[in-house]
Amino acid sequence: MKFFVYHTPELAPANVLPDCAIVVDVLRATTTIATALNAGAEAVQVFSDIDALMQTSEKWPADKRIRVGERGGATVDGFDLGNSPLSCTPEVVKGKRLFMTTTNGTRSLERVQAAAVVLTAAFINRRAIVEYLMTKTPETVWVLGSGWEGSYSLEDTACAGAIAQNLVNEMGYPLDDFAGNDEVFGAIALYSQWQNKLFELLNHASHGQRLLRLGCYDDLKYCAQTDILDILPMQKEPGVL
Ligand code: 3SL
Repeated sequence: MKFFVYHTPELAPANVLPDCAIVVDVLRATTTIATALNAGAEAVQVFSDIDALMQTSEKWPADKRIRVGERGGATVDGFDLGNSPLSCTPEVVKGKRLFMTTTNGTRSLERVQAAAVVLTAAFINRRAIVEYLMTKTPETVWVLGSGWEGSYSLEDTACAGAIAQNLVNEMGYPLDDFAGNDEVFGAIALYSQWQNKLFELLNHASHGQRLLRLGCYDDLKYCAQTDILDILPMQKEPGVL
């Protein structure tokens, strides 16, 4: 297995895709996707464009759909939910399709949606991702951070490091054989430094601070937990997990 980390979708090489692409947006899209699917949502369908979301979701039965969206962290006008994972309880999402649009996470998913396998990861479901990779051993794996509007975000790279470190430790790969690019070493070093204080890391992160200003303290607490959900969000058809 060759494992590559890209901090943002823009940094991933053009005209090539890996065997397995793993999209990360710890704050908060991929944490919300894992939570919603674990709570029994029928599927999560992602859109980078609000109009495209409206057109597609309009054709879905009204009692079986939930429109989830944020821009700049705030709920999209007229949508049922913002992007808080804490809203995705079984009472709210069970049996429903979430039509989701977010600032960065849904854009990263679109970037790799043609890969043979597309997964989404966050700290909360890190272990399920590691187990999938250990069982299926795809030849090339990309972990694609979502960043914030094209720039680096601390928490996504730390999550990439959490996956990589767990794999290296469990599979006994020599790191030099496993790492496809230098970013892998950087991601592992970052995670190693913060692994016992991920909530603190999220508080330092610029998007963490943005969310705190919006009153999302409990979201940060939730997103900082590791391996609490045994759920593997996998793309079933383009844009649908
Ligand atoms: O950018 C994204 O995709 C979102 O996850 C951002 S937010 O945390 O919902 O504001």
